[in-house]
Order: sequence, then structure tokens, then C-alpha cells
Amino acid sequence: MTEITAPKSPVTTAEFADGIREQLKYGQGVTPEQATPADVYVASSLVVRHYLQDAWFKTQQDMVNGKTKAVGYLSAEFLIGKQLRNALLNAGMLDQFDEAVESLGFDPQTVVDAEYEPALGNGGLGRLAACYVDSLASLGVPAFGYGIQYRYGIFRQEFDSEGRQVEKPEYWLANEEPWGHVDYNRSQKVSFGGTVVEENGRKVWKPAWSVRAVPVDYMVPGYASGRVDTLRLWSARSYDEFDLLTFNKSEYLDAVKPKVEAENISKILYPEDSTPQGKRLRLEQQYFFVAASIQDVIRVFYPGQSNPDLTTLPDKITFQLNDTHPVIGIPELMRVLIDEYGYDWATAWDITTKTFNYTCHTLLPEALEVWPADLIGELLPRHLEIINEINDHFLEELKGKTRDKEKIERMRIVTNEENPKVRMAYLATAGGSHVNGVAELHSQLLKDVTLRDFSDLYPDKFTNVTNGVTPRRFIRLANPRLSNLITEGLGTDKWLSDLEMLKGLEPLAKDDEFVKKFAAVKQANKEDFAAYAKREYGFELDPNTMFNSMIKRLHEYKRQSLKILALIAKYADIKSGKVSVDDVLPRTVIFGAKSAPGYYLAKMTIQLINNVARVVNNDPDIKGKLHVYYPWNYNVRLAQHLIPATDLDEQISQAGKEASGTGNMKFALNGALTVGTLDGANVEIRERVGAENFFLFGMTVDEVDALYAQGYHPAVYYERDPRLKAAIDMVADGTFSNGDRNTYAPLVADWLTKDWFMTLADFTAYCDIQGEIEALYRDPLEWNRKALLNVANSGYFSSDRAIQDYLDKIWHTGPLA
Ligand code: 26W
Repeated sequence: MTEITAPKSPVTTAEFADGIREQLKYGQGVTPEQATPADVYVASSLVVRHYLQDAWFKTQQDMVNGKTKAVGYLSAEFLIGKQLRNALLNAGMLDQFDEAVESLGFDPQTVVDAEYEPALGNGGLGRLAACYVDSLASLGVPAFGYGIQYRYGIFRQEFDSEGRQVEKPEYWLANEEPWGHVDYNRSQKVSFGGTVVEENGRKVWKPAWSVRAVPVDYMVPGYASGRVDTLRLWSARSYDEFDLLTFNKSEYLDAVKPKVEAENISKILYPEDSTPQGKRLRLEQQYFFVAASIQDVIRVFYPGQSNPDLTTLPDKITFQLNDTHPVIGIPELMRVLIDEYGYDWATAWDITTKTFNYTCHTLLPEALEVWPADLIGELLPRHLEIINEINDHFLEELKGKTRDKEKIERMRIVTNEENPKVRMAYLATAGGSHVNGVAELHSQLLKDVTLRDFSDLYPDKFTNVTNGVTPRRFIRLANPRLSNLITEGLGTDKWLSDLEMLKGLEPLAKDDEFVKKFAAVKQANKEDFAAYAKREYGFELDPNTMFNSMIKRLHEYKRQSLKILALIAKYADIKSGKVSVDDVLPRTVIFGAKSAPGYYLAKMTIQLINNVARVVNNDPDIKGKLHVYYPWNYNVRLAQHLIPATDLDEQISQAGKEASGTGNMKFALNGALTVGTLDGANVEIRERVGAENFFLFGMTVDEVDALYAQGYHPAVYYERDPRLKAAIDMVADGTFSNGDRNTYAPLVADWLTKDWFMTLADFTAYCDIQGEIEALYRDPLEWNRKALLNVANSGYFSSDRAIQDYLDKIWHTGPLA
């Protein structure tokens, strides 16, 4: 195999091995003979940190001393995945690690496997944040990711004997975690509750209790950039144990939250995606990490200054709000500027609006956070005052822009009702410089629908940045075979920092020999995945079948039900003899998805998929032509194994519902073909890879809207397509529930009477395109040619390009000199 020339290594193999020995001795307290793979993992990680330390210092010094504005990416989630191999790759130490570990008598893969995955995110939004800090560092841009170090990440998913999802706590910090450096000496105090009083004509917030925000720092090494950025995740601790002198005596008893309550703040990641739970603790989390981050920024950029000139803040840093979760940062910065540093309202507002920008990641109205004003008042009384004042000023400003009173009413940040609510998306739009969606179509719909009044009056605020994914983790680490072939094809490995270079592979799609090599890579990856699935899950996958994957959160709008109904229809056709089993293209369907714990229909869909798998996989009539597998606990690691092994990827959301998708990009870049709707970034993927290399089906956004308007009756579709009828009947009749007709009755009833995301309306188109897919798959050379063209034309979907777009359109900054 051609070896990838990684960035120049700062260390030799012998030095790396010595470093491990030393860490084992002084850190783990074991000899190399006593050491376990987990010990060697910890020691190796610390060696990597050690070699990154100087670059980290230098990046921070250059950031503080130089003139380049930094980026503060505020995000409640960073789904970073395993760290060791990624850090080794980016720092240029992969080979040194492998050889050093081998020289000590260990298998590198076993050592890497000892790492426990930090699962500090729900899905797309959290993984995107992780890709973005990787790209910021790789581009050499000074940046902080700011978030929360949850003690429990997203739950660990198991299935019970009935195939139902069971949630288990994900205590990822049970063992030594060498990447996060706990920096007690840079802690910040974050306060809550209490009252606001007036003293000498000034508002003074007298909080009722405080927690200590302790930063846990993760190095974010850039790929071949020599720069190391910082991911600073805050952990909540109580003051009661350590610092009795923080408060005077009378305040003390009130001020100190019991340890358990204080630490609850960073205890658990909320597993809901797309419906905000009106939970007090969630608001506490949001304020906790944002308040700590703002104080931290002032500490870093104005060190030791008691009277800093904060009008320069927008030149020092730009804050990106990753969805509405950190939006409380807007009133918080106003409070800090006015109450703590004595700025007047206008100056504070000017600084604040220049510092913040907002990315929206959804189109589902129920996912736009709205907080009861009462709750904010209880937890953050001063902030509620400020929000109300922002609202008043904003309404005044609107009067100068439009005479349309209804429009002004609709745009209220704080609603006008008995129990007023604060609309965080509106606050973010009013309180920042830019608002962006995450794919062209999504940004357009934000302007036309979700934030229409705002885009009418503030058209210049709105822009688009199409999402991207890091090629380091999702091509180079996940798919070394393809990486080597790309490097061979292009004659250089520079594509890892300039992904548009993949275009150079396009002519090779005409070269049958190259296409065959490409096909061999996919085949080998499928064999690897089959072995992995056997080892990890006990599954028996046949790598000589088409691997067809659907991995993403389980949600009605994503329409896993469409996939499973089509599969059941196929099964029903074989069972009824309409289709001869001998004519069926052998296919292995793989699902990976977690459902929010309280999401009833999503959980029922999981149960259905598991039971379809049980029935179909064990039915001798099927002769092994159809297999369904549902590896539990889908996470970054599983994605890295499955994506390179996939032939066909499913992106079948109802048009207008998936903001972007990022899995779609990872699959295209790894040479899977996509079957998908015109939704999110699918639109742009299809444009780039070519319509003839993408399986498009289903209604468009306009058709969806028209159908809603006309009145949608799903039962019509059930009656119209016998395949659909057969499939739904089979779910209803107990085939997948040991004869019990009640098990899926609520799901069936929903399909036939509501079907909000129009699964039934798209069913026929979805089944019809399967013929095309299967015909192409029977011609391996043509299939792989198209898959290769997907790789060649997907370079645009690098997170480096996305970050460059943010730099150009929104942040107006760049790499350190
Ligand atoms: C407050 C509850 C909550 C939690 C998370 C509401 C909404 C969210 C996120 C917005 C959900 C999410 O992850 N959105 C996804 O973001 C990805 C990155 O931009 C997109 O690719 C996905 O299409 C979008 O669903």
C-alpha cells in the first residue's frame, strides 16, 4: 500500500516508546510488563499531549498577542468521538505510535480500542461542532469550542428481548480520561436566582446561589497546521466543599447549593433532539456554560485588567451560537457590560450585536426553543429584565422600519400574553449580526418561512453556510484503503487539507482498472465490517450482498418507517409468490438509530425494525436474500466502521424537514450511492455528483406544501398501492409480533390516519426507484464508476470549506499570521 505522508512528525518512534515507558512508570505506576492495553492507551495519549503542548502554548500566545480575531464556537454538544487516533493523525505521529506500541509488545488496535468514546452529543448538531473545531485548527484559525463536559453522555442504547429500546446510563468517565485537562485554577463562578435591587441608581443582581464552573481543556490539533486550538468543556462543581470564604457569612448559607444540586448541572446530556423539553435544568445548563465562557474570554483577552476596554471585544472574538441553546449569552453579555463594567445600553448593544452570530439547525417549529418568561425570571431575574428591555428597544426599532403592526406583533421576542414566553431564535436573530441555515434549501426556507418577517426587514443578516465534514476522521481514519487509493490516483496526499482536489479523480472513472481497484476497496471494507459486526454484535453479514445503510436519529420526519415498509413489502411479495426469491437482489439492510426516550412512535418503530429483522432473517423462504440488522448504540465509532462499507445510503426525509444532513456527505465521500429526496444538503450533493449518479425520488417541498393545503389523507395511498397495503397489513396482522395485533396498532393507526410526514404518499415512488437501483447494482463496474464519481465530486462537503465560508461571510477573520 502507498503510505500517506502525514504531517512532519515531532517525534521518533524511539522517543515515542520512551515517552510511553516514562508515563507508564510515573503516571500509571506500572512496568511495561504489568501494563494493560488501557494503561498503554492512557500513556500514549499523554505522550501525544506532551508533544502538542508547545504548539498549544504558541497558538494561545499568538491569539492573545496578535491581531487575528478568534472564534468562540458556543455549543451545548460536541460529539467528538475517540481522540487518540485522530490526534496522532493530525499531529503526524500515527506511524511512530504504531511502531512504538508494537515495540513494547502491544497491538496498536487493541490499545486504540481501550479508549471510551465521549458521547457528548445527540446527533448531527453535536458532530458538526466537532468537525468544525477540527477544521478551525487545521486552517490555523485561533478558536475555542465552548461547551459542557457532561458526566453522562447520550444514553447507551440496548434492546430488550422484545426488540424495544432500553436506555442505560453512559458513564464515560468511569476510567482515567487522559485528554481532558481539568484546570481548577481557571474556574469561574456562575450564579443563579435571587433578586435585582437598585443601588445608587444602578441595577444590582443579588443571586441566591452559585456554582463553580471548572474548565476541562481538550487539545484540538490541526491537521498539518502546527496549530492546536482548545475545546473547553465546563464541569459544574459545588462551592461547599472547598471555598467557605467565597461568600461572607450571612450570604454563605443561602449561597451555597448542596453539592449534589450544583453538580447536577453538568451531570447529563439531554437526549432529546428536536423537541426542547421545557426543563429548568436545561436552562441552567445553557446559562452555566455560556456565562462561564464569556467570563473566560474576558480573562483570556484582557488579562489582569480591572478596567478593560470591552469596546474592542468584537475585534478579539466572534461568538457563533450553535442553534438556540447558547442564546442566553446575548443578555448575559449585556448584563456583564452594563452591570459589571458600567457601559451604557447603546454601547453594550453595539458590542453584543457585533460579537454574536446564530446558526439555525432545524425547520421543525417545535424545535425552536421558547422559554416561559417566569422560569427565566426565577433563575435569572436580571436577564429577564434585560430581555424585556431588548424586546422594547427592538419593537421601537421595528416601528421605524415598517408600518405593519401585525408584523411587529409577530416579531416580538417576548410574547404578549398572560404567561409571556421568550423566543430564543428571535432573540438570537435580533441580537446578532448574521443568521445562517446549514444548506441552501434550508437557508432559503428559513428566509421564506421560519424567520420570514425578520428576513423581510433585515435581509442582509441572512446567509447560508452549507455543512461539511472533516475528511481526516471520516475518510483518512475511517477508510485508510480508500485514502491510499485516492493518494495513488492523485499522486499526492494534499487532498486531506484541500478536499476539492478529489475532482482530480474524475477522469479515472473512465479507467476500468482504477474503478476495479475502487470496487476492491469497497469489497475489503465490507469484509472488515462483517468481521466487526460479528465480533461486536454477533451478526452474520454476507459481504457479497449489497450493504444498504440508514444511520441517523430515529425520527418520524427522517422516515425510517418508509424504509422498513418498503422492505416489508418486498418480503410480502416473496411470501405471496408475486416475486420469485431467485430474482431478488441479495441485500443487507443496516439500521443505526437512537430514539429520544420519551418519543413513543419512534420507539415503536425501533421495535418494529428489530422484529422485522428477527422474522425475515430467520425465514427459510427468503433463502438469505434479505437480511436486516440493527446494531444497537449507534455512535461515532460505528459510523466510522459502517460508512466505508456501505454501497447504498438512505436520505429519505420528507422534503423540507432535514435541515442539511451530514451523514449524506460522509457516505458520498466514501463512495456510497444515495437514494434520497430533494431535502437538505441532498440537493447540493446531487447537483455536484450529477443527477445520473444519485437516486432521486419523492415529493418536493412545493408538492408537500400543496398536499398539506389540499388535505392529506394517507389511507388513499394505502388503498391505491397493493404493495403498501400488503406491507401495512402485515404489520397489523401480527406477523412481526408473534400474532399479537395490538403491538403496533398505534403505529398502524398513525400511518393510516395522520402520517404527518407523508411516508405513505412517497411510498410508491420509493419502491419504484428500487428497480433502478438493483439493475445498476447488478452491473458492478457501472455501479462503482458512479460511486467513484460521488467521491470525486464531493470535495465541497469538507468542513474546511464550510469553515472558510464562515470566515468569509460571517466571522471576517482568518488564520494566525
Ligand atoms: C432543544 C432540543 C433540541 C436539540 C437539538 C432541538 C434541536 C436540536 C438540533 C437542532 C437537532 C440537530 O441535531 N439538527 C441537525 O443539525 C445538523 C447539523 O447542522 C443537520 O445536518 C441536521 O439536518 C439537523 O437535523
